[in-house]
Amino acid sequence: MSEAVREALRGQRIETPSWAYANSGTRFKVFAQAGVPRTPEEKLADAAVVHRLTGVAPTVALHIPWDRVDDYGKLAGYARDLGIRIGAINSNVFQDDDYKLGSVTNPDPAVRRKATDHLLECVDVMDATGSRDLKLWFSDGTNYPGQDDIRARQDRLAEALGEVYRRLGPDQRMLLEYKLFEPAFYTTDVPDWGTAYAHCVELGPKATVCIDTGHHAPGTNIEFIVAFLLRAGRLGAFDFNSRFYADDDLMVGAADPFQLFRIMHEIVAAGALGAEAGIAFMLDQCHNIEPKIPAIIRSVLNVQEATAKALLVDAKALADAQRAGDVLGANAVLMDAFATDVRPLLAELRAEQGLDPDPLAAYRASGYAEKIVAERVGGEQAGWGA
Ligand code: PSV
Ligand code: MN
Repeated sequence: MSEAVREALRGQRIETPSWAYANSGTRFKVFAQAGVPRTPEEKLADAAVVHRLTGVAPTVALHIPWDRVDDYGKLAGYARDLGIRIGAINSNVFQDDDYKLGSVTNPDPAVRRKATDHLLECVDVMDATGSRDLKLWFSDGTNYPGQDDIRARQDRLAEALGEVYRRLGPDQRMLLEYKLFEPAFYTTDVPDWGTAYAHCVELGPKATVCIDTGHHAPGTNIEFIVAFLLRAGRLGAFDFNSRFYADDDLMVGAADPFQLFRIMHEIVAAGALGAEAGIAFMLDQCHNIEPKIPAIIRSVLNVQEATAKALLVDAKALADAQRAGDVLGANAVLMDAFATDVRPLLAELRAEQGLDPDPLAAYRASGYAEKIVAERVGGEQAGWGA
């Protein structure tokens, strides 16, 4: 195993989402679990446990207003004391009644103002927490043909994005996330990577695309999108999760580990794994029926395993086979790497860093799950909209 592979794995970073520690689920039912956090501070405490056990998850994404606090500087300090940092700030312009017909694309200018002001407030939160990334996802769209003017909605979107973009500090970025459908079922205002990319290009270099792996039509070749955006310098982040049907938000790598490997292969091949490439590898998941902290640890391990396999691809053999037009040979190079059991390697690297080689077993043995069930009694559990 080359030292470069080991070094790349040691340096990998994965961001976990605050909301995945809280109660979340489907639009039909959210099943509450004992011991889930009641406050942003308790979410950070859980995230710190994931980082302590895996060694690769030092940042936590916040979602405003789900993580609203009076003093964001203090929250960032609390995170630092736990050995972690605040990652992306996610805006939320999809849960107020005012947004029934859209947020920044709403036909009513007063609603558009309210939505844009919220996005600007999120930049204030970034200033206070030292966060680099503003992640924007808009549920905006229409349900019926004729409901609104499709082109005018794009103009409204561009205007709001422009205002927020101009507010960003020199070291801050905008991540624009797209999603095929839901909650809008006829048109969605940012439905695909092409739309997100076009808006980013119009905005400027600090605007990049966030690929949520659950936000595509079935059969979409996500690694092609990854390759295209990498080449264009506009891939800013991933929201990793996996799906069997639509935006299922299941654990990344659970539904299709091969797809995750193919995505990570494009990242590795482009030299975009390291922090200097500026790509945020985030999780965006809902753990509706499984215990949350171990599910997040499992997800982190799944990303590490896909990455390790991608790093094992013999780049020279692949390039030689490609140049020679050796279709089967080139495919075999990829499949050999995918078929490698990388778990012993990752366990060894963890042991070298003083971590338990098996973070899930270490979590079970830690007693943390029992401790939070015993301690987090009373108060209101955090969840979607809490
Ligand atoms: C939307 O489906 C999304 O993927 C966005 O990232 C949201 O902010 C997130 O889910 C939270 O549920
Ligand atoms: Mn997402």
